[in-house]
Amino acid sequence: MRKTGPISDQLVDRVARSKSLIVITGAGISAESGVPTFRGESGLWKQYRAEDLATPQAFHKNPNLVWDWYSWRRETIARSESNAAHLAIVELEELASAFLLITQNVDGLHQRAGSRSIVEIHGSLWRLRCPAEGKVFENLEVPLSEIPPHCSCGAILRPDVVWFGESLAAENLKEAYRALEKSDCVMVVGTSGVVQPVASFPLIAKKRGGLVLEVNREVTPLSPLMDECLHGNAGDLLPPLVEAVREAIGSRA
Ligand code: BJW
Repeated sequence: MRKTGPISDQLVDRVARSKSLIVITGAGISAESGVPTFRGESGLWKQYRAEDLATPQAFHKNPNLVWDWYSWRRETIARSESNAAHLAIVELEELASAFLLITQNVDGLHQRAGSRSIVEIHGSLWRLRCPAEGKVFENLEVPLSEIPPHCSCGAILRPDVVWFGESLAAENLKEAYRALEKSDCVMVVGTSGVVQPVASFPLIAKKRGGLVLEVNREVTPLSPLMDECLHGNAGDLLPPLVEAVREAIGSRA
């Protein structure tokens, strides 16, 4: 692992020369927008048990409790705005030859910032799904008019997110793996790197000789596997990194 330090010219050059760039994000990228993360001192899992709220069993047992929690999160996110890190990733997408953003976040803040090539690998809080019919609806209502919300077929709708023990959508996994198998640079931003299968995604590119870079406030289980780690807030680190990449590309043109 390379140590934290100022953003080196060598790092900027590798990112600028990438032919296929992937950014993987987690809850940390939205922290500076005021959206709580899951783990850590002020994380959601300090206050709530994942087993009570983010599993199919929890929803089956108490859909009202699960929906109260999701409704509160929707309200928090609706009041939030994308931050400098989300915007830097939009700029990176514009600069890159080929680009994919794989986000574990369900908050929609990347789209609000302007990201276009994006896989929401854990789903979205802004879509509801009928467990009986499989239909998926966009729903931006804040607050929800009905808790729990119902489908016209009578079933209780669920958030269209991926809970623990559930499989990730096959088409999302396919798109992610297709990009990872040809990527020469993966940037991992604001994730604790403990939730599978996403935690193992950077290793796919690394095994093929790609550059793997982590941006995080803390050291994570992924840090020792990285070529380079930038420690600090994504909102402070990403804008200068992307600006340097823009300059490096400009100077070669
Ligand atoms: C900053 C910052 C700033 C803060 N700037 N940085 C193989 C081995 C072991 C277990 C498994 C395995 N395969 C599957 C499992 C089981 C399970 C799993 O991984 N469990 C582990 C916890 C042990 N995985 C699953 O069940 C997945 N399904 C699956 O694999 O299906 C097949 C299968 C099933 C069962 C067995 C085997 C195979 C599904 C996972 C679904 C995760 N769902 C959630 C909820 C989504 C909906 C919702 O939001 O309500 O997804 S849980 C939660 O964790 C959420 C997140 O997307 C995910 C990851 O969290 P993330 O984003 O990393 O956030 P944090 O809070 O953990 O970290 C924030 C980071 O930011 C920290 O590092 C901070 O330092 C940093 N930070 N501020 C930069 N300003």
